[in-house]
Amino acid sequence: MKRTRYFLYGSLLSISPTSLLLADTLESIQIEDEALSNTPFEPFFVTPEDIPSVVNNADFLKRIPGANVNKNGALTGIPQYRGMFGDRVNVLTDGINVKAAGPNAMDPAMSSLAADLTEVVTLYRGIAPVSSGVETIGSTVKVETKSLDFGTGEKMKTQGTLNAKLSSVDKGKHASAFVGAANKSHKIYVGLATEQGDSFSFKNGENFNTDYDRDTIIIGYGFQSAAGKHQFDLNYHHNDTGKTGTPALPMDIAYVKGDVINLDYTTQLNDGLKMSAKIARQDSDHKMSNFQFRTVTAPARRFALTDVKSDNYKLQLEKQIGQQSLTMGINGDTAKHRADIFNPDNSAFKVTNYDVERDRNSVFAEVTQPVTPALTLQAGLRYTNVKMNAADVSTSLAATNTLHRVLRDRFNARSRKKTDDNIDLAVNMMHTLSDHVTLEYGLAHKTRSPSYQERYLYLPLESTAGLADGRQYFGNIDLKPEKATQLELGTTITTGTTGKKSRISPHVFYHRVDDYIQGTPTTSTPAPANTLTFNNIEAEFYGLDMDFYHQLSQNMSLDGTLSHVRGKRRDIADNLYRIAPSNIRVGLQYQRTNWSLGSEIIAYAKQDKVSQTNSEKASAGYALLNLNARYQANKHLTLSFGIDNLLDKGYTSHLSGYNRNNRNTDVGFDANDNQAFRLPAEGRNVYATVKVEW
Ligand SMILES: [Cu+2]
Repeated sequence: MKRTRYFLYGSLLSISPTSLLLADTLESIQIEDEALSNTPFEPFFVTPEDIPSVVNNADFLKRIPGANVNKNGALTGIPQYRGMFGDRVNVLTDGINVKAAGPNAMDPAMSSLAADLTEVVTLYRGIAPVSSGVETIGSTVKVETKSLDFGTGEKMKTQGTLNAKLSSVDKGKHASAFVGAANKSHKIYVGLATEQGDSFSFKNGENFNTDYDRDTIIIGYGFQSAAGKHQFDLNYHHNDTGKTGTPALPMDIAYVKGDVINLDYTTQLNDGLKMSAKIARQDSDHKMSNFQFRTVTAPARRFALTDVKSDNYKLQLEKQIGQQSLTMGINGDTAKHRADIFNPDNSAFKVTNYDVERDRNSVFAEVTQPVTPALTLQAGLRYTNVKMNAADVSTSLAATNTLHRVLRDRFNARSRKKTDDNIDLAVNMMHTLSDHVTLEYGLAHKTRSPSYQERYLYLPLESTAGLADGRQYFGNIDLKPEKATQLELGTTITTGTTGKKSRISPHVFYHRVDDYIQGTPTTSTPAPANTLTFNNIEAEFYGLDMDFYHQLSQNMSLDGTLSHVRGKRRDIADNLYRIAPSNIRVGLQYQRTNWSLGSEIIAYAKQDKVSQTNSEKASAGYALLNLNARYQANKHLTLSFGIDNLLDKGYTSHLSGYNRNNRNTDVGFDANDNQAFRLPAEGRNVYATVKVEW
């Protein structure tokens, strides 16, 4: 498959296709035309190389209207879009729904790849088309690893990029290399990245432990036959994360080692008919412990070994007839998860956390066609079959502990096999009212089956895919799938003769979710106090988000995003848990041919619409000022420099959870209250990067 590369010289603040509009005024730019056109239904994208301050791919989501990240640790960023987070957001890495090996999502999909080896991060704003994936109730995020384009001649041409970065707030040291060679038939490339950092500092001290250590490798080979009739792509991606802190969770990462291998084949069957096929395999292992960065008495020391094995397939046909296109296909994946808990000082101690399987098979069809010259319709239908099962569990504590014995026996005595049949329907329309005004509206029915944690957590534990609310949960085998009705209304208004002077695109949305899955107070016995059980409840989300861009002069431009979402229960008077506060980002950018200066203000409102059920604490609002500069010395060397949080503002991000690390004394810790102290965010961070390319 051909990847579109976006070259945007000098824009540190580029956040959307709108930023590419600056292209006209610059020389050293090549942009594929389609990136500039206001193509209907195209996703919003962020190119990591334009934002060198970011370490984690998940943090790029903060640049996208309506999107954010639940941050449980240095590398642990769980995507949130319009109030829905975790498995509700379908994250695809090179088309694969990479699974977290850890049942507490210490290694969510977006944590497995260095930003330096990432080409682009995209998100479908509003209603994700059904063709974008299986289970897209909270939209689809796509992460593309770096690759190469095929060349034009016989001769192999080499290219490469070296990156180095230092950051002050965490004494971060990052280095990466990407080298490859391509001609018109073959391409081959290798990418390596290594990233280390200490616990980051904030206004009043150090946030212990937020150390991180990650190595990433990507290797790829591609072949295309004459005239591009057949194309093969093989790529391999390895993630080796070492000791890394997750202070919002009861344990920290000892390691995550993951391999994903991906084979794609595309062929042009005849004029306008394209077939693509994909198979992929993931194998990831993870170890976590509660004692490597924390003080724990010997009997309470624990570690867990977890792994996931997953196979993926996709077969898709695309027919293009004039302006009309029809896409249909089948796709799915299997996932086997195992997680066991141990005591390092007692080899007889062994508790099954999970031994489960979740398999998805899905079929879809989607049509995009002009209804009138001004109105384009995209409509898709998807059927998904989700099969889940859990093996018998065992716990060595059952011999002496009644709770363990009763819960184990109850779980093993009943059938755990579940099958869900889910229908997704999405209709999006783009209505061109004039050269400068389009309307976008959509209507969808989207579904999500319960996660394995939500169904099969038989002991009261905190392994809840990263909820980080400090609460113990029980799963619920009989959960029903979530069903959302989604409404979208947006407009894009542009000015200027080519529509490139300014742009604003507000969207409003309403999502009504039946059988939304949320913890409710446990009513079964035996159970420790304050346990929650996953249950189907009624919920709704609504809000407004937008991006904007305005070219003030030949060299000066303004851009940004605004996001507001409310998440409420409909069955009782309560708010939903961990909803991003309203926020705005405004950037001002000054660009010359070979250098640029930028500043941005990021402001978050307080969040006091919190979940009583989760005993969630409110958080205060804050505003930050960031500065950045970039200088392209010549066509090989680019330097960038920046200061994030220039004023060294002390603040907590509502989405970063509470401190659970008892050695994190600068933040504060209370053994009797898991939500006593919200985790602070980074203080002033000075960073510099050097990029060499040839
Ligand atoms: Cu873990």
